[in-house]
Amino acid sequence: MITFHNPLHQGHAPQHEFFRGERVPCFEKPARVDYVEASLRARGHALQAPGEDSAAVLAQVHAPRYLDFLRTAWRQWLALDAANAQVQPFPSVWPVRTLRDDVEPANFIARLGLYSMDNGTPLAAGTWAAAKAGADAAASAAACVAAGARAAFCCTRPPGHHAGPDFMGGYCFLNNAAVAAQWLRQHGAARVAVLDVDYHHGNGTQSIFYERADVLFASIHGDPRTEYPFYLGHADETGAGPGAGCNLNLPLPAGTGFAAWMAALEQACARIAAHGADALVVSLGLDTFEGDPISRFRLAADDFPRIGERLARLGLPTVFVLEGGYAAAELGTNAVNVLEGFEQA
Ligand code: OKP
Ligand code: ZN
Repeated sequence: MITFHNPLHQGHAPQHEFFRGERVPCFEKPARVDYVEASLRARGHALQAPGEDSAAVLAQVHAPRYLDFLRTAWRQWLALDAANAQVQPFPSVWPVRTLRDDVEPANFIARLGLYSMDNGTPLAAGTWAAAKAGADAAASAAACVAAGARAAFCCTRPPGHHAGPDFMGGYCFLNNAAVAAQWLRQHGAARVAVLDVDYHHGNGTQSIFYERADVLFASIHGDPRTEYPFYLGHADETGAGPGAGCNLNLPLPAGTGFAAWMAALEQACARIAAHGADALVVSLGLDTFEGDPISRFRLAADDFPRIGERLARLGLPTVFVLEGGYAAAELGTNAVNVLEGFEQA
């Protein structure tokens, strides 16, 4: 599989996050992608550096003031106090419902809350550079497929699918899958489908394309009544305005195993075929794995090639974008199993 890696991902290495009220080491850590790169190389897949600049497409999927904030956030944080170099900023207040989000507060933590959906997405010194290089890798994989490749893989972290038009969240900053989809739209694909198979609903991707008919968003995920991101991902979210009917959510209960998961994939594939998509973007989360420490589906390592095979049968030029998967040592095997299942179909 043609693979683009993120040469700057290790610069995004926050120390801790909050979990059940305690500070714990981050689940979303550099080792995740190191394991995927090792599995790719061990199984004969070469890695390439991204050659495309995602800047123009980023400006189409994210708000300018959000991109400006993210690009300068660490500098702003250090400007408050040089000692902040050793401190992770966390938001502590958010403009929910009746509060105003149109005026940027002068207070940094208040601004961080304005641009965040949770307190689980720590910023670090290299976050912008890592996220931007990841978006460049997504653009590069899309460019490769737009130029005629059957498929390409964007092997990156931090993930992207929770990042919305103007907010970060769920370990995500820039929406790599949305960048790939928008890139494909601008380079020959009239209709694109994004299929999100991460355990968590891709709220950011859904929101970016919710009112568009040219990009279908379909997602199989843990029911948001009990699973993150909690406030989006229900089955009755079907798109709005021109995008009415172009959003498909297939929430499944915690504990779901491979047979029921595959039945949902069958439904998603039927919808993608009906959309008449010219290209497919797969938000490839591997946290559906039974060994995942923060997720509750029951897929086994041997199930992942079958997902790849089924996706290949759609017959579409396909961009795979890495999302979640927190059983780090098994992540490489599981990710490459999907990619090789696709190639061998
Ligand atoms: C990102 B992706 C508690 C851990 C849960 C949110 C999970 C984000 C998952 N602090 N935090 O979809 O794999
Ligand atoms: Zn996830």
